[in-house]
Amino acid sequence: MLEKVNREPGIMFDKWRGFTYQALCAEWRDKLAAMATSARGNILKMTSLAASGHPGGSMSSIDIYLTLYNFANIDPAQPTRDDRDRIIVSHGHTSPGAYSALAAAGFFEIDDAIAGFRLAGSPFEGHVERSVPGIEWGTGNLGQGLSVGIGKAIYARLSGQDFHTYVIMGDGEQQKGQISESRRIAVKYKLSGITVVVDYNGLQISGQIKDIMPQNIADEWKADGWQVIEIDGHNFDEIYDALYRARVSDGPPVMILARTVMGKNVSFMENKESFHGAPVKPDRLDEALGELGVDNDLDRYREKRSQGAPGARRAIGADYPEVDTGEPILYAPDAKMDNRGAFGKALVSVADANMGRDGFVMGVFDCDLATSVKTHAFGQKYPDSFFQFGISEHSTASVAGSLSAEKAVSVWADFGVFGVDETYNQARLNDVNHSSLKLFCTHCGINVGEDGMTHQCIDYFGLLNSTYGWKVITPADPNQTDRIVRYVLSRPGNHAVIMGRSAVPIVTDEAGQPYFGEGYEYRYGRMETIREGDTVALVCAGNMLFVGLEAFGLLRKDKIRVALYSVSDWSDLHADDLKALSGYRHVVTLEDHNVKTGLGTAMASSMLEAGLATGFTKLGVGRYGGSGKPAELYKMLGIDAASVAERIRALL
Ligand SMILES: Cc1ncc(C[n+]2csc(CCOP(=O)(O)OP(=O)(O)O)c2C)c(N)n1
Repeated sequence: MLEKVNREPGIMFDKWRGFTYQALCAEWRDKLAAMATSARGNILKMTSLAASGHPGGSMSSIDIYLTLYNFANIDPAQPTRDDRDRIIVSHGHTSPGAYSALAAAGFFEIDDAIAGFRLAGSPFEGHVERSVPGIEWGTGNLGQGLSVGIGKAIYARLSGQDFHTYVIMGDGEQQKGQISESRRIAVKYKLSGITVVVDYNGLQISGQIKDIMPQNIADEWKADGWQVIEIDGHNFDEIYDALYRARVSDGPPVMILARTVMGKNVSFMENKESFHGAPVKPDRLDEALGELGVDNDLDRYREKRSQGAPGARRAIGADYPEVDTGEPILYAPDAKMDNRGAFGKALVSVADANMGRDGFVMGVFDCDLATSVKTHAFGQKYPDSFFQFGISEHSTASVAGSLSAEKAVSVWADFGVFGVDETYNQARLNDVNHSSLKLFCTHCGINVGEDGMTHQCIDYFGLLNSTYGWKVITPADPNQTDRIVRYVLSRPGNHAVIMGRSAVPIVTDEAGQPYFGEGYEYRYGRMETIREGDTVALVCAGNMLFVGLEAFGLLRKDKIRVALYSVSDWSDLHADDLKALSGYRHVVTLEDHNVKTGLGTAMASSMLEAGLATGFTKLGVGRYGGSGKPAELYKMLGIDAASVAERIRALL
């Protein structure tokens, strides 16, 4: 008889959950075989009814999906409980396979998935989405799933849980570079709680993988330190055995290379790449289903589909941890400090206020820039929560995003050009997945100076504002940075805090006291009135405020008094602030950002939409900057104090 595994199971919804036994029993083998036949039929029906989708890979992955969704430690009745195993579908186009297996495991009604597949308003989208119970992460942009799995495995470690993470991937997908970043990360951090299964069907869209991009998949994984088990991916005993061995192994993580057949069990589909992304045409559906021994009852589903999207989209709520924001650090007017330095200190201060508290989880990620981006002090103090991933930004963006979707504070700090530009699609996919990543970018704008135009991130807002969730915040000085860091660390949602490189003066009020000092309360989305004035409003974005203050001083010498405003929160401009600005004859915006896509553009369009008319001038970065001291570059590009004052004089 089957031997019980000598380990404490986390949760056991039935005695098989969590790969508790060493081998499959005959009863389960038969049950899985029956499920597989019916699931293959459902894949065909789903894709044929929608007249689109990916049946080929779904039919090669289905036996793996069925084994995982039936034996992993997951509960269809409680699909989001914290101690569940995480199953990440990385080749998201095999959604018909994943949906069919989830339905077979009891997560929802298969009828809803068949009738609702790829139907507007339905949760059953073309690529897997979190709107479907049991789906942990929306994917489809290939190559990101292993990074997402690493985020979950790190969550298991930091929260002291024993759950396991499974990642299922395609073989063509192995061509993506992000996967090799992730392989090394998993080995470096000894993440034995991750198991990967690669569906090795030998085909991808354009033909055989060996012709499209020759690659020795098994050897690459082994070379990076993974254990590799090769199996027949259509033999349930072998699939179960490999998953069992991977689950109980405490050595390096395991990759299971599962040899499969695209379109398996329908003769005219087998090994045909044409079925990678095309359904069986209606005139051959009878034949295909007939080979499986499944009835063609598509008319029933056609009828259901015509009545609109069945099945509710699952709400993806943020379960953000409670964070004590600690005591603000105040910087005196003569402090010589850069915003990134203030960020580093605030980060440690918030960590100090929370670390060690029961259930509090925080991870900070670095890509070989910790001393520059100021996370090194955190790393020294909290080494177990600090992750050094090297030059692996794509994977880091997805790992940190994935961790942030758990009950954890997840921080990634990098230069803007790597944290935003290099990894835009990862940021977009994080946003699609409702993550709560805290991205702190330093060296942004032409303020980066001597490093030159390759390093000047002047599109942080333009890019992130193209998503619906990311909020971009640019603090003006170290005092405001401190408050903003504490704010974003304690709130759900994706936030990007944008900082320059150089030290900036502490902003003071007219009495010479720190403006963002004692008594200052950060109000997200609100503009700050730094100096009262008339006729012209000079609106400064983030750390350009010190340039604005200088320009204000120059103009005052000419008896011109402009009103000076500071905007830190570009993503949500408040209607009352826009109204106040429209009271001036002219608004001038000043930003260290591409002038085409920055604050000025957002503000002008919001004012126009609100019917608020006034003169409007946008001052910002009009072309790629060069290499030089920030002050020289500002001058060269016409955004130094003298140029700003000159433009305002001309307006008047
Ligand atoms: C980053 C990325 N590039 C390109 C695509 C388009 N695409 C979708 S599936 C696919 C082929 C995937 O091949 P494989 O992983 O072998 O899956 P299978 O053909 O076995 O289903 C490609 C190129 C994508 N989804 N993501």
